[in-house]
Amino acid sequence: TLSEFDAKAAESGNKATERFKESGKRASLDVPKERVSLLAREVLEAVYATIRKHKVTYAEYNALKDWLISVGEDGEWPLFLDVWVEHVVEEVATENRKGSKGTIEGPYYVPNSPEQPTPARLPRREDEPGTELTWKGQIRDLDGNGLPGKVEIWHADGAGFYSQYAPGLPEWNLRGTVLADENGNFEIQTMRPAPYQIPTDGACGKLIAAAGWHAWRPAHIHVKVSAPGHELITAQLYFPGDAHNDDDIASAVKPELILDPKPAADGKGEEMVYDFVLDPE
Ligand code: MBD
Ligand code: FE
Repeated sequence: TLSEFDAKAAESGNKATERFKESGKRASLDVPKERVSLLAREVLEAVYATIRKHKVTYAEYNALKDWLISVGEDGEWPLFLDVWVEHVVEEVATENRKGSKGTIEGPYYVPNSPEQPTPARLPRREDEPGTELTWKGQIRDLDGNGLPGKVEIWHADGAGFYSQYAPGLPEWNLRGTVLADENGNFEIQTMRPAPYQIPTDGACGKLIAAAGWHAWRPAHIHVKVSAPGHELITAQLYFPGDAHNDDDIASAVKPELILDPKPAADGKGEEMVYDFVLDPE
């Protein structure tokens, strides 16, 4: 039987592609003709300018064609776009937000994870490796009132793999939806994730190797924090001192999103406090 260490780029890529096709995001594909024309023309003009400036050769043009074909074959369009493009879309989409900062969603969110009331412990294996982590926080509105919302949370395990995208992991491992109490307070127990390396054996990995870049994201915890009548925040939380906080391949780290974990009072691993403030809808 396969373990998470047998993960293949094309398998996680194709799962992410299938997940996107199933998601409600396809409902927003109806972009007005004028916008399509404007945006497509400007992107193409930027490509022409690069070709002229650097005198791109036929060999380079064919290498690009070959690579673009392999992105599709490996199912890595979600990975490619979320790693190299989404952070700017997120920046523009949230520029007027008054509440907490967010960041990109990335390719590995799965909706409808099992719900639990606070205090919650995320589903994990009996022998889940790593350090215990307890996160206490509150969901509030801009005036400081607690909001009885929820925290959807998903993250990689101690080896850097995500359930439902690497083989051998229980379906909902380290994923869950935690319901805050009536004052917006919540407590979530989990295991500290490891830094994450995007798959190196697929098209995105080929680009990274060909360019001499690195494939790393800092360790991170993904969340979607929401409450009725308020704007949902998609975010990621990071750990201080991670070697890749300053050179995340996905450019998704913001200083406001770096945690301050302390040794846990009960001696079990680490604990931290991190709150979210939501804008009205
Ligand atoms: C991830 O885990 C991730 O969060 C992003 C943004 C891209 C690739 C893998
Ligand atoms: Fe991630």
